[in-house]
Amino acid sequence: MPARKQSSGTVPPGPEHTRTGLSAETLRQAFLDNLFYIQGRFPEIATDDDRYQALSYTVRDRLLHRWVRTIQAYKERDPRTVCYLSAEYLPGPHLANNLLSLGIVDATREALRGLGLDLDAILDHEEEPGLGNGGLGRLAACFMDSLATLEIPAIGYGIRYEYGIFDQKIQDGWQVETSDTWLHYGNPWEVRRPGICYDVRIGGRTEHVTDEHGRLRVHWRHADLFRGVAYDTPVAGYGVETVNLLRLWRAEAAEDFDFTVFNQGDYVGAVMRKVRSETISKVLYPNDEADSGKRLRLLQQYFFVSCSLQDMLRIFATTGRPLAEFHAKFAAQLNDTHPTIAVAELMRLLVDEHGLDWDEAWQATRHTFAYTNHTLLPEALEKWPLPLFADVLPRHLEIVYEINRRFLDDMRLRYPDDPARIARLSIIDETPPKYVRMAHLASVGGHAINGVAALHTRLLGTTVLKDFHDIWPDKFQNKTNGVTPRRFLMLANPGLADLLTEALGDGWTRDLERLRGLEGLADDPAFQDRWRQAKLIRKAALAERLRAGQGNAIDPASLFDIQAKRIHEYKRQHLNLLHVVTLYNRLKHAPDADVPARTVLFGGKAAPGYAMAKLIIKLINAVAEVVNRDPDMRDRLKVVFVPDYNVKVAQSVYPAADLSEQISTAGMEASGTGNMKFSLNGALTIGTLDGANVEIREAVGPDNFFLFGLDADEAVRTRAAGYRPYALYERDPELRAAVDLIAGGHFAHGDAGLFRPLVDHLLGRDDYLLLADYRAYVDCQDRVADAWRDPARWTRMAILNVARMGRFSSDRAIAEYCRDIWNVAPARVDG
Ligand code: RUG
Repeated sequence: MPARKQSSGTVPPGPEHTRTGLSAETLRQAFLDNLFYIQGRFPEIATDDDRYQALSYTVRDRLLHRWVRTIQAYKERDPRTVCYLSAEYLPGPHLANNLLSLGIVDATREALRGLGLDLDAILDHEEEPGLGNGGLGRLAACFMDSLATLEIPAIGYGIRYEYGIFDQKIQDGWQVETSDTWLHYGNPWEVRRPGICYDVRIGGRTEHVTDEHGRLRVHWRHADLFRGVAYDTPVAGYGVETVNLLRLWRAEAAEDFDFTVFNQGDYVGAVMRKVRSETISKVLYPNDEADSGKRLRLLQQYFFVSCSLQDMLRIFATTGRPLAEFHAKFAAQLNDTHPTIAVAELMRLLVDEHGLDWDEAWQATRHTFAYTNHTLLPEALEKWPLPLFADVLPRHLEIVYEINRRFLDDMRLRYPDDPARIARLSIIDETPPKYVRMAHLASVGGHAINGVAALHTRLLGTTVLKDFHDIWPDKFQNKTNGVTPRRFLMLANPGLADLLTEALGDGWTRDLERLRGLEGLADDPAFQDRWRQAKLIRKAALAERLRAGQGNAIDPASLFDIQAKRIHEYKRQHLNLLHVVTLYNRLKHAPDADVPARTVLFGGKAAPGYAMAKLIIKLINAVAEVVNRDPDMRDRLKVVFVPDYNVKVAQSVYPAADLSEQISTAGMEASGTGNMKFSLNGALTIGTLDGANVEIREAVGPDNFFLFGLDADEAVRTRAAGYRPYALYERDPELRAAVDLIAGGHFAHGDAGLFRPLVDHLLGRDDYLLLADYRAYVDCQDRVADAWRDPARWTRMAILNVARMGRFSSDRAIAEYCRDIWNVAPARVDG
């Protein structure tokens, strides 16, 4: 790790600098002080949590110092600022990452050792903020890391959910959800800002009046009022002084207590308003859910967007610039359609509240926003039923209508004889009860639209947003996702990180392209040995974790074949299972077959209301139960489900993988980022030509990637040609044997009904083309086994994978957003 110089600047007085010093001795002293003065404990009686809190406050003090200086620098220089609007963030545990950013991992370890304490045990105690569902929220967190590291002025805006993504337990093989109480012990990383709060109105009706200057004014007579209070979390750049801001909003009642109601004797009613208000930021919505609770979700989106825009306007007011220049100060990114109501809200704020005329306001709005699309799945493209929208946001509906009217008038000039196209382009879907199409609002209301991988962007422009691509081809851009090498290599895999630094110097940590220097070492036997050693250590660590947690005994020498991501039919965990059952059948029929030992690991959560995904989890565990205790397997096949997959667990999973399963139906996974994290940690990929797999394969070279299956165009053609999965089942004996074993109840204690819905779907419709890809997948897995038998060949491929992953750093992705969409430049904060 590079040595870090102690910060100068606005250091508070005092010889010890207990709040800023970075030496082991000052850290030790500060830790003890915090244990005493914040936790009210002395070392002998301190609990794990006391120690975690005391250390976190010690680190936070050091961050605050840089944080304040960053704000000062931004205030002085007034740079264009990125505002990342995202309903989800999955930052992962903060403590270790902040130690890394400050360059004080070793000093802290030493300080604690002096007190007889183990840093890793303290780190393990942290409860991570699960404020996201998966890839989209984690991408937002990687982007925040890269923005700070690249010294870009940025604010991440979102929601401070009191309950994040549910905790997953496995009972009798089934997923059971329990609530995530991440705030139970308090959150040392956030600073509540009671002074930064905004009123958010909803419901009611509008009145259109003419003022004394003859101008038409709109008054929104709202029905309800909430307040959003800011909670700030510092986001430190790595190896720089910049500390940016993640500002999350908590909903509170505008007044704590309704005294009118109270005085009438209705004590419960008096607090109801408070309870109702706080509901807005109470819980994160699990994705892949049906329409339940739509109203609350719309409220959540509007709530955080309104607070964020009001906050941006407050900051803007301090610059003294005219409001029509708002877009010169801020570049706001809409992370999916979730924050898209921002387009109408900014128009409302500028026109209704600040008196700009429509054209000026529209000019500012359009130049402020840009939209990232993360999915082509129709069920995930948000559209709000018009009656609901009108009820919650009556003024915004008028604004959306006006935006749409002007837009469609232009389009009619362009396409005078094409009413069908006009209907397709409209922001309003006229199918009863009518809907507001949020992706259309985002496309019209922003100056750029981007997909998250090259294939995804192409498909976006040729399918879901084709009509928009026809009118504004230049608005479309690709920005392939990336991941932060700090968390997902330096923190997750310190052994490999040290080996890389020894071989290449430490420049790769901020310039991942430098990993290319490894290419020359790919065939070096001594380097290969060390590479395998580093991998084995992480595999043994994961094995130990699983043994201690669930009593699973797995062999670190076996091939670790891992699929870890949300459970979804399009991600095809059940295709992986069909392969597992095929291997099982082969070993049953030829118990002496020479197959390399394989441990197939799964991890991931299913949306609570997604029955098929939950059945897939049950099937994984059911197969595991049978396979793992069958003596014929002789430890050559093991199946393990890793429960409660989250960022912390992910950090122990990626480094342990030999094989990364990226097997979604081509055309369905927008990008994927797990695929990048596995490969960056030296796993080889078995995958389809889907999402960013396409670019990963191009980068690492086709010889270093196990490709199988239909591509996106072939998948479309297969469906169009009248796909009949049953015919494939009949034709392929191994496939039939695998399906029959599942259907017959072999993995369900003889209950042939349990997995029937899954089997029926595969044989009847098979929307995700598992059977079409089965043979190619199984044959490809045979090629994987062959490669694994040759350690020198496998290790060479793994080294080349890592060497060529530089492009998939989130630093590269953010640099592209800065250059092509946001037009922002770094603003260095001096030490
Ligand atoms: O499913 C996509 C992933 O393919 C992608 O890598 C990730 C980040 O871009 O976003 C995921 N996603 C899409 N999460 N939610 C959605 C739809 O709202």
